Amino acid sequence: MAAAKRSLHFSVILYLCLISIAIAQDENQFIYHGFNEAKLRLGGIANVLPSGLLQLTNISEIQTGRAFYQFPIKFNISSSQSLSFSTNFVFAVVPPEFDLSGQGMAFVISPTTDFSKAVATGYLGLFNISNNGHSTNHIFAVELDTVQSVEFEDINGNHVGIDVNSLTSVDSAPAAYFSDKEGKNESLDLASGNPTQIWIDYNGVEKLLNVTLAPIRIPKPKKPLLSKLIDLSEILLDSMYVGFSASTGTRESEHYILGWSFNETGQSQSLDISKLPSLPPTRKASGKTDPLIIILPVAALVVLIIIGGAVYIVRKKKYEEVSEEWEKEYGPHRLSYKNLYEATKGFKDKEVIGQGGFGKVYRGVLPSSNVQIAVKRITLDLDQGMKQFVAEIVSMGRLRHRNLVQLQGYSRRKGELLLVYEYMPNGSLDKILYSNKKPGLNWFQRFQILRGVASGLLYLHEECEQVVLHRDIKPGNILLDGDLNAKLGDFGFARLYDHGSHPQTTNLVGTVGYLAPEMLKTGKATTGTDVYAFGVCMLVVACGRKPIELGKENLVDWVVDFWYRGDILDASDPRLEGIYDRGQMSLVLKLGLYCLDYNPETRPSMKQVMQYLDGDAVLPNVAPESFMIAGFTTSNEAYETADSFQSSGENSATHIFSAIDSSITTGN
Ligand SMILES: *[C@@H]1O[C@H](CO)[C@@H](O)[C@H](O)[C@H]1NC(C)=O
Ligand SMILES: *[C@@H]1O[C@H](CO)[C@@H](O)[C@H](O)[C@H]1NC(C)=O
Ligand SMILES: *[C@@H]1O[C@H](CO)[C@@H](O)[C@H](O)[C@H]1NC(C)=O
Ligand SMILES: CC(=O)N[C@H]1CO[C@H](CO)[C@@H](O)[C@@H]1O
Repeated sequence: MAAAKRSLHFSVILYLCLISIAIAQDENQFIYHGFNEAKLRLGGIANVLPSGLLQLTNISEIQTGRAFYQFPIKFNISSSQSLSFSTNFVFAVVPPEFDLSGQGMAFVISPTTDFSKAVATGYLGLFNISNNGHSTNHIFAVELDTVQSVEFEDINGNHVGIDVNSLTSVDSAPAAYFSDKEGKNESLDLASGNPTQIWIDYNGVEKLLNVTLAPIRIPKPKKPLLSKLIDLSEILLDSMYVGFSASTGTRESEHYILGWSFNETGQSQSLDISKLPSLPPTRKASGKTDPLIIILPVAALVVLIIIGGAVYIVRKKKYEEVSEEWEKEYGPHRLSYKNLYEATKGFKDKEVIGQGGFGKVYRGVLPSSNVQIAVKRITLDLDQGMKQFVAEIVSMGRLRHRNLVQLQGYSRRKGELLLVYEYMPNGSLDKILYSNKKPGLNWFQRFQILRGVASGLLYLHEECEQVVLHRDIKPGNILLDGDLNAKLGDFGFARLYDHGSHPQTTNLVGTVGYLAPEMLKTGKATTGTDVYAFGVCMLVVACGRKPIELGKENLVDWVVDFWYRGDILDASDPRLEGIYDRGQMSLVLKLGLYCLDYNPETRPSMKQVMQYLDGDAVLPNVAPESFMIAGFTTSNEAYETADSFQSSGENSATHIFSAIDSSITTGN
């Protein structure tokens, strides 16, 4: 009995060996229906399932998976022969929920199979922030992307793209195939969970690359989806590996390859669909009717229980949160992830109202109360810093002031923190201030906004139990409610940078143009550095322009120049058309400059600023000259440093810090 079994095993193995010998006699040509016997180099979480399916990723968050043909392919770039290749494969992207797929996968030709430094999420396990876009990568890929990554200029969340050394595609198209029968394009959902076939053909004489897609039962369409003139001999090297890479982010999919055919010298062999392994059963349990009537109800019941169980698990996973003992004390602030998920319609891109250094801000409506909220979704996996950070942020929720954006609650899942704030219908000050849309802000509104911000900042500095520094005061963090009342957002938030792993960023917090000179030297934030940033805001609001603009004198010098040449009021925003209270305008401009004193000791406190704005104190009489000597104002170092960031104004903080962000996760 045992012997018979063994010999059966033996003959199966022999048979399989014979097949694989027959298949892989030529290293530059192979065909696999299932991958049990395939010669592959697997990386990341990639795995060949017992059925023969090549599973690149499962639904774990923020993972990569890769599989390459074991031997390098000789592309003979240097010989006179022209480089051509042809490949086709069948893939399937199975999301846990139909509207939540991520991130995507790619067919890759690469000089190496070592992608240990590459990042998941939008980077598809191929690149990281520092090598993305470098011609030294020698990487060619065709991406099947199911998430729109704004930073890579993706056209949508369901596209095919041709990538050369970078995730910003040289060409891309929404996933579709040309139906020869109908004579028109039919769109395809990459993440439908159904197997899809793709052909990638390159002819090195014409230098033409074709990418063609079709559902599995449809023969190769006559017209390719993408047809691109491209000289791959300039990109590829002589000896290259071919294979696949896939990644997941905070959204995740299972990525499968069912079969794969490759030929370096001619047309790749067609795959025989009937030989492909089948996908694991999905939640849509296929109801094969059983003729036995007695078994039927039982089977139905079992299926029902399985579906029920699966739905329960999927839902549980979908709404899974992380909660720890220490969070109990913040009890009432804690909101359920499910609630926020529903409030933001599943974090739909359409609901995004802002994007900061750490993640997106979504508009939402709480289903229970119909109250509008803004949800900041921060992706991080700093488990060490997370605890302290969450504690800090949440304790900020105790701070209450008319001119602070109120934190209403938070929620936490693995690698994700969600902060819920009151919704600000008029958005951030910079959007209204720098746009030419009518109606802009009149002087009365601008003055009230500055007064509001000053009042909020005074509260943080002097009226709370302990001094709270804002650290990143700028128009982008000043939010406006429906009545244009100003509210400071993101206070205390900048401390997150302290918990970041980037040494450079520990010191520099804030936004170039709003950074006090001593901040650049010591990296230390004080109430004085907040006052400095508020001073810049006063000038920005009065003049209606950014502190640093390309090809323009910096704002501070510009204001001082007007003053020196005669009338400081000439610096006022031309969009006001001269309609303003001259006393207030002059006060705002001069007080703004006063707050920019090079010496932090000499800057007014927020209490004094408030008194000046309310007319309860009179600004000391200074001549413009005093702002021009002895580095009183413009702190040229600040601008030189700014130049070294190669940035122009407001976005610079995001620019500096996006490095942390992307290297951790996102790209969603
Ligand atoms: C990015 O990847 C390259 C190539 O693998 C590696 O040399 C580099 O150190 C990586 N950079 C980061 C920031 O991980
Ligand atoms: C089909 O789609 C391709 C790629 O997007 C496009 O170039 C072509 O014009 C479309 N053809 C038709 C008939 O719409
Ligand atoms: C690419 O597609 C074009 C247009 O259908 C066709 O003329 C050409 O022969 C194709 N090239 C390859 C390499 O398949
Ligand atoms: C200047 C501006 O955009 N004002 C808007 C603020 O919000 C209210 C209510 O949503 C609008 O009516 C204003 O036009």
